[in-house]
This record gives sequence, structure tokens and C-alpha cells, in this order.
Amino acid sequence: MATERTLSIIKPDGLEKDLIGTIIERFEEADLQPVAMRMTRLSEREAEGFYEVHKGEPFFDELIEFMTRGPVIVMVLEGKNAIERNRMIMGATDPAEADEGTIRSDFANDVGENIVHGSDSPENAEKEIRYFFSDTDIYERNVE
Ligand code: ABT
Ligand code: MG
Repeated sequence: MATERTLSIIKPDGLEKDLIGTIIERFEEADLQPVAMRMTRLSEREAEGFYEVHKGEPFFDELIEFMTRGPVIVMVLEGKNAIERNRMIMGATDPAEADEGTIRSDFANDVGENIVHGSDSPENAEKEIRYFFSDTDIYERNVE
């Protein structure tokens, strides 16, 4: 299993529910280490750019409204097989279909407000990490 990096976002509903610590704890327990982290509030333009692939979908406007309604935490998580393992820890997009014990099953209300984002492929992980972080924002962990 290769060591990978993936982009994680704790969405506005995660912050509204005071879940920052709980969610990061789940990642750390799974050896997905934050190597970059920032709180930010997405502008409409940033949110639209981030979710460009969903442009034209019936849920797009609502998605942008949701993602911009409050601050988010953007993070780079690093670990073995990080992209897929992060998606497993998050659970299915629709919390009603998410496995028990996943973040979305435990905390999300519905498919439109589902607490966390995680990159879904190596290509998207790279693109999404670059959308928010430059190389100098990303740190080596476990160094003396
Ligand atoms: P993200 O991690 O936010 O990308 O979610 P995920 O990859 O699990 O799911 P996708 B399909 O990428 O959904 C992106 C956002 O759009 C919302 N959505 C999606 C809806 O509201 N209705 C739908 O029918 C679908 C397919 C869910 C995701 N965002 N939120 N919050
Ligand atoms: Mg997605």
C-alpha cells in the first residue's frame, strides 16, 4: 500500500455541530495524519470552482449555498492508502446508506449536508490539494 495524500474538508455543518475535534480524532486513530490544515470560508467562486464537475446538476445551487454558509476546515491527510481509507471512514455520500460507525452515518443529516468531503481518486486528490495548498503549506510529520 502506497503512502498517499488526500484532501479532506470538514463542511459548514461539521463546524456548526462542534465536530472538528471528533472528526480529526477519527482520522488520527486511523493513522491518517494531517500534514496541512486551515480554517477558511469559501467564496461563491471558490465553491463553484471546487465543485465544477457538478455544475448543471439540480442540486448545484443548494450545494454552493451550503458550502459557503459558514467556515470550513480544509486539510491534507497523509497515510497508507489515504484516499480510499478516508472515503471508508467518511461513509457513503448519502448518510442513510453509510455504514454504521462512519462519520456520515454518525453525524450527517442528509445527502446535501454530509459533514465531510474527501477526494475520490489520486488525480482529484492532487488537483484538490493544489486548489487550497501550496507546497510550503504542507509539512513533514515525524521529523526530529
Ligand atoms: P463530496 O465529498 O462533497 O464530494 O461528496 P461525495 O464525493 O461523497 O459525493 P458527490 B457525488 O461528489 O457529491 C458532491 C456533493 O453534492 C451533494 N449531492 C450529491 C446532493 O446534494 N445530491 C445528490 O443527489 C448528489 C449525488 C453531496 C455532496 N455535498 N455535500 N454536502
Ligand atoms: Mg465528491
